[in-house]
Amino acid sequence: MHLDLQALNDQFAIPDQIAFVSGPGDLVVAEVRNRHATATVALQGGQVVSFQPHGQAPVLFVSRQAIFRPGASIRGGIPVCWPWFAQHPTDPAKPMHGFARKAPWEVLATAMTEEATELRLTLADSEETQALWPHTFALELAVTVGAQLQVELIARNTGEAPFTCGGALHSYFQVGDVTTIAIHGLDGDTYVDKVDSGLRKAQRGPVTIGAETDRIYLDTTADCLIEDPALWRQIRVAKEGSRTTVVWNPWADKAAAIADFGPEEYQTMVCVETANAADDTATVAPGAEHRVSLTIGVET
Ligand code: TA6
Repeated sequence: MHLDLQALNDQFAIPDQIAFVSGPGDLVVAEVRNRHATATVALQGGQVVSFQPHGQAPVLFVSRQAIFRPGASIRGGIPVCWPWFAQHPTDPAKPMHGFARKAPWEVLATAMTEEATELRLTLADSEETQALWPHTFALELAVTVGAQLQVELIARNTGEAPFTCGGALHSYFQVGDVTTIAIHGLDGDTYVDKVDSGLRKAQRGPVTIGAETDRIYLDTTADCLIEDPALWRQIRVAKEGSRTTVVWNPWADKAAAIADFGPEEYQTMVCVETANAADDTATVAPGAEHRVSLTIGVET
């Protein structure tokens, strides 16, 4: 076992709950198994890669063509997009969705309760991040694995001046057949339609997917419920600290153009993202923090 793995397990492993192993691409991942579920979290990007309540099909989608290497975001799971969502507001040459999802996070703590296993990861500013975003910060990700999955991102301003940040917990969900799902909770909301020149439109009824879909739903704090008849289940996505929800499916042409995405995989996934997108950004004073969190549960 790598020295750092041995050191990690010596300090943070909890027998029969959480251990650190070398995963695909030799990336260090935390493996969680408890009475309710299994989950894996890559230290690379602070990325939840899998969550599976016992007796259920996997809840999160990961592409079979996902790239597992330092500096790359993994196609699937819950990428941590921060400190901006999608393109940088003024400089399109900067990485899509910010830098946090490509950075190496560190383990801060592990804990267990009767009902759950908790993993806390941290990411601090560096020369690389400063070159992209001239602020000092301390990010913390709290992943709590129980009958439900809870993920909370805490962004602390450790500098002397306020900063404004956006982003998303960019969740990829596994579905049985994307053409038969219905996403409830956004009825009546206004959305920015990114596949129709950014036009603002009103959502009528549940969201269904029958083509490339890339929408930022505005001013919504509601739970989303992904009704998936093919897998005989519903996935509930509740959130705090976010007023925008993004729904994305690349469909066939876009999927074929994405290197780390299988050409047919769009048929069994959908992103419902807990976002701080569009004008839903947070201005954080020195010493203050912004928290955004999601809770994912399966209902049958
Ligand atoms: O959240 C939707 C989106 O912004 C889409 O426009 C698409 O770009 C997707 O994110 C994936 O982005 P990525 O940089 O991970 O390929």
